Amino acid sequence: MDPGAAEISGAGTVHEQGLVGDLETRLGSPVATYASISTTSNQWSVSCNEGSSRDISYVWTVPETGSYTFSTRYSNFDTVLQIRHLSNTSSVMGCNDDYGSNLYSRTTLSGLVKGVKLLIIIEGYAGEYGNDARLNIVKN
Ligand SMILES: [Ca+2]
Ligand SMILES: [Ca+2]
Repeated sequence: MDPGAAEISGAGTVHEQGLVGDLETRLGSPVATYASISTTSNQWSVSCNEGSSRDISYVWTVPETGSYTFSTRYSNFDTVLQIRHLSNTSSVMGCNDDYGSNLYSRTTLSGLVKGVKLLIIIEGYAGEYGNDARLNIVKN
């Protein structure tokens, strides 16, 4: 097995090359884009598909307590989106492969508390990858 495939569940510790960066409290559509998911590692095994694809991840901090929608709409490949607690990365808060009949992923989380840090993971479905991975975060 690729050593990069092992999950890291240490408190708040994410080391792998697939960690793109800290978005702080930013919102936007997109809030981030990433061009080279085809060269990242397979660090995370997302729970709503087989999880064996390469992935990227972002850290994001809830700017205000409330409900937020996360999506990968307008990415140019079939994505899977998963959100975990950064302080306990084995805790999965949400996961979506296809939003309805769309290949992009979308999930809404309500009751997010200001200041909580999330780990947002985007991976390709079943080995797919593209050169335009988009992450959108909007407040509801
Ligand atoms: Ca993966
Ligand atoms: Ca999908």
